[in-house]
Amino acid sequence: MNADLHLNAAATEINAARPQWSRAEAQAIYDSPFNDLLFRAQTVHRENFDPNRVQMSRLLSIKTGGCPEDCGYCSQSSRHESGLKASKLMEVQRVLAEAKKAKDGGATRYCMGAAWRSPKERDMDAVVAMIEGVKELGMETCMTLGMLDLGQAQRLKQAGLDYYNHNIDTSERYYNEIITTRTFADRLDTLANVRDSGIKVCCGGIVGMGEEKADRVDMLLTLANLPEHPDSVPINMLIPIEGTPLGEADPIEPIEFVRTIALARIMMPKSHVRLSAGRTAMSDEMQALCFFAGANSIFVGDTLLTAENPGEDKDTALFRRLGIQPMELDAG
Ligand code: SAM
Ligand code: DTB
Ligand code: SF4
Repeated sequence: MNADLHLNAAATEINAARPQWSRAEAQAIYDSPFNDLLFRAQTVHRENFDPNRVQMSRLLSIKTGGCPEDCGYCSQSSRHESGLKASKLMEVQRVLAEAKKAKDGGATRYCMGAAWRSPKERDMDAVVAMIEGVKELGMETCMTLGMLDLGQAQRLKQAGLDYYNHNIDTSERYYNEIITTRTFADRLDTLANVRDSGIKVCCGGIVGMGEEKADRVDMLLTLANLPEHPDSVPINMLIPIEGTPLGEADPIEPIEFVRTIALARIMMPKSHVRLSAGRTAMSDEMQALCFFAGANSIFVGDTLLTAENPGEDKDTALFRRLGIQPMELDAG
């Protein structure tokens, strides 16, 4: 059997073991009465997770700004006038010092992001040293470096990388309204390389970019119908950045956002659904609804990559009020 056939056969086997969702079914769930939707999502959540535990990841931008890609939402694209100052790849020792602080603050996973289209060969040794150093601290490692070929993915796996974040961002239909310097298929290719190298996949998207309801449903359908569900599914609410094409986008209606989380939970029951960017613009009540709808992971700390996040004090207070505990490392 050639490699492609072998992979297809493996995918068919995996898919046979779990429900395949049609667009009509997914749309009907998304549109169901809100109480029915939330009840179903919370039921699925409880069948698969402790409902009062949330996984905590910490982000660090190891290479900021100056990115050649034109993603319409991003502060780091060199094509937009966001006013962000570009910087070089951070020194390994500085990354490790930041990771240690994050660990002391309770994060179990350290996610390092670079504003690259894809990593260059000359950067790989430093990236590998960062993975090895963070692993030695006893944290899980995640990286998001743009597109990877299979050789690069295998090298990161060998260094001990646990997760790779690579988002599809929106539906296939809406994709080139947002990004023109790469295709939706490019994204799927990198995801296949990550999966085939044995690194766990973290893949989600952004809502609130002027997309339609059907685009949100289609984005989640693509994720739910991948050969394997991503281990983590970050759902970002657009942080509008001045100077980017989406800087003036109308905010998404909060109930629509919660519906998106609930559909992700129902279609990908065992994935960690991350309530990702945009929490500074959410009330405590909205975040509580998102956790009820099945979100069970967040980014902690007062910055994401370049934008603001609620910070430790606010999150500690919120978790206390909601009776939420951090998720243990093994389960995360
Ligand atoms: N350059 C790499 C890439 O694009 O894959 C990694 C870094 S990129 C900043 C990681 C993800 O952050 C994007 O795929 C997008 O989903 C999310 N993101 C970036 N800017 C955002 C914003 N303003 N609001 C919400 N999410 C954002
Ligand atoms: C993801 O889905 N969201 C994170 C992480 N993966 C890399 C990034 C959010 C970025 C928010 C905008 C910023 O900080 O520049
Ligand atoms: Fe570059 Fe990633 Fe920002 Fe796109 S999202 S401009 S690839 S840093």
